[in-house]
Amino acid sequence: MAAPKKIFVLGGDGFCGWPTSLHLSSLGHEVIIIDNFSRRRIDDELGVCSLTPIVSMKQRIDVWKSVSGSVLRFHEVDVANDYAELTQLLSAERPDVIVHFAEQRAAPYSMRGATEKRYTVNNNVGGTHNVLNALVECELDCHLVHLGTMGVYGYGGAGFEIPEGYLNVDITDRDGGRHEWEILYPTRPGSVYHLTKSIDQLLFQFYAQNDCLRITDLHQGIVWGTQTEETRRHPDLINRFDYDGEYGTVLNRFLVQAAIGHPLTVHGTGGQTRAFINIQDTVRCIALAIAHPPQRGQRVKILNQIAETLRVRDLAELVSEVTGARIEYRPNPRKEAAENDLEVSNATFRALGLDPITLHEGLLQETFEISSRFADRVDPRHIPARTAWSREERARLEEPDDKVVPFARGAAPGGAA
Ligand code: USQ
Repeated sequence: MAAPKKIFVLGGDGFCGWPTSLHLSSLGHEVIIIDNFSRRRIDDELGVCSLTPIVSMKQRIDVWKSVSGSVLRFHEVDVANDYAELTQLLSAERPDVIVHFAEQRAAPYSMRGATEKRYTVNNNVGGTHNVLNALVECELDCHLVHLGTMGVYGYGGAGFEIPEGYLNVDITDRDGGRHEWEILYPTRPGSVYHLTKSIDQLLFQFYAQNDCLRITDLHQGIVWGTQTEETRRHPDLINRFDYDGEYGTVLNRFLVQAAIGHPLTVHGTGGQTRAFINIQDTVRCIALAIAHPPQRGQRVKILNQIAETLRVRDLAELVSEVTGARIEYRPNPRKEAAENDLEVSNATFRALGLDPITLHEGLLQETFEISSRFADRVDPRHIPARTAWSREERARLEEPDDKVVPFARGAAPGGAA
């Protein structure tokens, strides 16, 4: 391994942040977790809890020390609001790397209402700007690795393979002269949450240009699975697992639904194609990104962090085959293309040696096994997705059930299956 680094993990108590902290620690890095426990607080606010029982940060850290011998340090700081504490910590510790997960990450939560929309924008954009500004103020040449999202590209169906963050365009001026430009791939966010990650991109572009900050932005797909090599080492190290209509991501939701005998809730025709990655590969990618930083003065390094692309209805079919669950096509609460194609380059991570886990490998079974083991912790009232993107979708959701056409397994609306 390359020389160990001192790494801040912002948002290190969350679904991606916790297993990443453990993985980086297991690689010999000195890891300092910064978190404000907002994810646990939002669980309380929504009256829901992680499918897997997660213990306190103190206990997590104590258990990690007992199984690995490595020390994780922790500071409770809200990066969006505690700017003075953030700069103080940065000046005192002078980390080599900051991994930034400290953002509100659920699209449905970000669309619930005015309070959640404003919170998501203020927290995510304010937090990211605080981190960038603090790096400049503390004169730190630290590599910032940010977890972005595939959703910044939009899901309109580009018609070509989506490149890694940048697009070469050829503009013809009024005299017929040709100008070649490299621009940030135009964003088409589909929720307030995705909008904040799009704004983050501009913040990064500006600070890389103006202050020569070294920044990597990882455009990650939908994560599935819950355990990693490190979280498997002790029951108290288990990662969180969201299944509810706000925070649960589609495949993990389907597996929990199958485990409790609930039909698989496919939105619309299920023709939405999305990019997926297993949580084990998330942590590997972060380590690879840390090992390959951009140089000072270089543009922001943007990498697509995905393993494969799949259609939601094909996912449902797969889960149905493995578990016997019934599929139910429900009115889509989101404003999104009913059907889209998606081709994405993940050339950089592949070239760095990533051989990603795909859905057809055994881990689907492991995730289903965890869903079944903790099935009695599921509150079925939290399964339906209730947040509508706009009035139109809300009206559709509120239609009485007898107006919702039931579709048998495999027969998607419009015969799209
Ligand atoms: N969907 C269903 N049924 C469900 C839940 C979702 O059909 O019960 C559909 C949605 O309508 C959508 C797709 O599945 O078309 C994906 O939904 P999701 O909730 O799994 O993912 P999303 O809201 O896009 O957000 C998640 C993470 C976010 C991350 C993003 C990556 O919460 O943090 O950035 O995945 S991506 O989608 O590639 O932008």
